[in-house]
Amino acid sequence: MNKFLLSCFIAFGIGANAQITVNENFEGTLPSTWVGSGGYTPASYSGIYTNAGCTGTDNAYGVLLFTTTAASKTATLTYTKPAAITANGKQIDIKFDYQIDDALTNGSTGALTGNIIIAYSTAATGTTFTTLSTIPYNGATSSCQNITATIPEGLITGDFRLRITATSTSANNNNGNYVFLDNISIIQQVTAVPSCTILSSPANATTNVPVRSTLSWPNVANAQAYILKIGTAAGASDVLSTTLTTNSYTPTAATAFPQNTLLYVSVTPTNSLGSATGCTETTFTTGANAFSPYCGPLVSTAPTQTAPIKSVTFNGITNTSDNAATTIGTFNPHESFVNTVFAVNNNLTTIPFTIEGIALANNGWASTIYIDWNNDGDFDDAGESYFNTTATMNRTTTVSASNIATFTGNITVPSGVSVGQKRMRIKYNFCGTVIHNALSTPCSDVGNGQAEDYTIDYKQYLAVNDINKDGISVYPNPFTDVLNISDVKGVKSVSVSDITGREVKTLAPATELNFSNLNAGLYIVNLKMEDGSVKTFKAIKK
Ligand SMILES: [Ca+2]
Ligand SMILES: [Ca+2]
Ligand SMILES: [Ca+2]
Ligand SMILES: [Ca+2]
Repeated sequence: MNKFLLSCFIAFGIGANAQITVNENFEGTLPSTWVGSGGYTPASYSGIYTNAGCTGTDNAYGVLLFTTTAASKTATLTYTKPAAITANGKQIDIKFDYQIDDALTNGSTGALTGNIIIAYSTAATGTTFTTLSTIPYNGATSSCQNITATIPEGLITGDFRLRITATSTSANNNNGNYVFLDNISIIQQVTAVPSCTILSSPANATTNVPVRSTLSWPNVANAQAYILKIGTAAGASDVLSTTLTTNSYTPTAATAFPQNTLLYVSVTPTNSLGSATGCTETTFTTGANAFSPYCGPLVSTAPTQTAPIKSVTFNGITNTSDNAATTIGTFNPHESFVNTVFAVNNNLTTIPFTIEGIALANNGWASTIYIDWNNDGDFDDAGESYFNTTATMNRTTTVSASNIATFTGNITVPSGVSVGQKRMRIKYNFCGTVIHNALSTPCSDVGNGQAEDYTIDYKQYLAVNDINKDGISVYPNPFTDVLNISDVKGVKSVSVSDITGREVKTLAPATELNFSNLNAGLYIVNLKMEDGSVKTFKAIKK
């Protein structure tokens, strides 16, 4: 289990409201409305865990239950209703996911048994709770289990706390288990259709808005969710149409707003009784995105603990960056070096590379490479990802005395790649024995690492003798129908052979030679000179 805890800026939960509406998926630090306690000490064994959630590679609240003492085998997570939220007395529906993991991978020596207990209190403090439900568990769960419970109407009219208790009743004290909680919702039923709200940030008509800016708006009474629509024309939703249980939205690298675009935004509060009508649209205009059309810019989930890439050497060409860095700190998490061009001839089937990054000892570090070989604006096609799975990862725990981790290797060029410029993305990050989410996809944000984008110029290979020493050349190469000769002075005749040496065409000298009747392929062009010599060129017809 990855113990590298990440910080995050995203706030969850709906604020001032006429009913309790909580949706918590633990994709950040633990909100102040939630307090965990108990479990195995030290306290670092309870809190937000990465890669432990119930919906893919997300986060969960987790706790380790372990050792002989009863206190170490019981833990609670308690939600306390803020004073700004007014309970309306209606029924409360509770839902959450849980997962049990074997902490010591020794499940064969004793069962993981215990209970998950849901209870509520109508007091803001104290120890008086009413138990709603006790759910026993027995053994690790292979997937997340869903729990629902209901507090009937008429009970929650003032203060409110919800407590989830996890206990371990395993008789085998050598056995420890993790209990993970995720996707907790506490939804009080509503009394009326909500009224409108409006985007408050960015303010109406703001320009040069970064493409991954957070949009936010005031909560309104009775809202249980908000329908957010973003379009490139008034009333349109061609950029985004989604329903959110939060009063903010932040795009990911893959869903960044289009750059340099005027956008129209509406936010419509909704609940189980209906939606607000006629909510006012606002606008903002985005700034440039150095990574467009590719996903990005990537941000860091640990911006003050970034380990930068110091150099990338690709096919023998080196780009150095963050050269003064000697340890982790605050660095640009995603650097654009798309004007740095690594030339690669297309006769190469493997390309050598070296990546150096700042690292801390006693941790694992890994790097990945993504290349858009088919030039379609993404890195998700076959053969475009390198080292981005646990089975294939390029990982090291070796850190030099100057805090540098070094990765070397070769990447294989997929077959059928056409010549031309290609985008390349290098990612580098802290990495345990399982590939880190920051590295497993080209668009995932980094955490304790950095990404750099480059351009590869994948060039037609020309042998040295294809450019004659006295300066005569044939171009373009490859050609479509017409091949040009740079200088025909002194040329007596032109003949063309295929790669078997068979002559397929003879022509009079001319600066433009029309080969439209030849099939695609490699040809040898022989210029017979008036002095009796022969100059030979290879040319490829497309
Ligand atoms: Ca989660
Ligand atoms: Ca760098
Ligand atoms: Ca692609
Ligand atoms: Ca694609």
